Amino acid sequence: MLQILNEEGHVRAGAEPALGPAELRRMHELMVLTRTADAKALKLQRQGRMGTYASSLGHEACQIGSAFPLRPGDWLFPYFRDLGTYLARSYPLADYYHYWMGNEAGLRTPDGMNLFAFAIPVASQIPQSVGAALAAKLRKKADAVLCTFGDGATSEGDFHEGLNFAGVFRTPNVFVCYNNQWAISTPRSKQTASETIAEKASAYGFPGVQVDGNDVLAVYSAVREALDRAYAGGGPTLVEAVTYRLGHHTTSDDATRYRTEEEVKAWEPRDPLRRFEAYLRSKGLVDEAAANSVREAAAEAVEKAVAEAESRPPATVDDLFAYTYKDMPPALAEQSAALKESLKAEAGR
Ligand SMILES: Cc1ncc(C[n+]2csc(CCOP(=O)(O)OP(=O)(O)O)c2C)c(N)n1
Ligand SMILES: [Mg+2]
Repeated sequence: MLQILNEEGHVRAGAEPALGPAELRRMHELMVLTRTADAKALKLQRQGRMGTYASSLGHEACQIGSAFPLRPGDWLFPYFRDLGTYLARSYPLADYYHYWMGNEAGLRTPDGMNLFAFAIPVASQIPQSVGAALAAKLRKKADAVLCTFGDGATSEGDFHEGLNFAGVFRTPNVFVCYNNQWAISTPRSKQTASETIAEKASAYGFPGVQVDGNDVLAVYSAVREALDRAYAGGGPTLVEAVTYRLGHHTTSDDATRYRTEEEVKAWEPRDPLRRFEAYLRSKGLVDEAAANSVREAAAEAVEKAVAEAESRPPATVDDLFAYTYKDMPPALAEQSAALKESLKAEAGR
């Protein structure tokens, strides 16, 4: 398993990626913003101001390490646990919140941002990302496609079909599996009999690498190398980022029913944010005052995003139907008309 920073944040000699002070500080800001925005979302849900929410707590290194090395032309196919990935691509936090507040408009990606709306159906984004990568290849564009998913996704047919196709057609895909040890209540031990998830890549004829998913530099380095291979026509890579889901699956889940407190406690010292901060301090890039102002700026940005998301008008009935197809098929138009009729009748009663 590739590790660059150990649990104390000490760097392995000679293993540091080529990142300058400004880039390292930016990574830190993104990790802090992700942690802060995530904690706020959980509070909003408890206050009835947000719907069911999937927390990214503990996944900050996976998310920022994966998205940080992307170029603007690259595509991203994320899943529902990808807050930091979105933020690293400069997606507006107010939009992200707006979606989880129950309005699909929040996932309508701004024009020019090569980002697919995140997938809720587990693994469905994988074959889609392979299609996008094949399109880039056919158009002779040197763009790569990053696709993220959980350990549970690796048991879906879509995973095997997607990776098989990517291997055969040598598409410029980078697959990153956030192996957080759980798929709701299914533990990693029951997910697959393979020793690692990374080794599954060899069955499809391309490289797989396992990295410490709580070490942002390790994730960054592995994804950077995989992207460079993709740009150069070298085909796909599977990166397994070993991490842990510190929170419940979603706000609708109670993880105490299927896992022990000791297990969760054992992962807490491996916190990706604390580890990266220790590294930045040892390099003299962040001190207490700087860390405080990063946290304050994040808290401010989060409050602003909440206010913006909450000030938007609620979704209309038309919004429910308007955005799946470019031209609405007749059956959908009929359903839309019928729903509006029945709402009118209800209102008149
Ligand atoms: C096709 C499909 N089957 C089942 C579900 C219900 N479901 C939602 S999340 C999830 C587990 C996902 O686990 P994993 O891929 O490890 O991602 P994680 O939630 O751990 O980040 C399941 C089974 C779904 N959304 N889609
Ligand atoms: Mg999982």
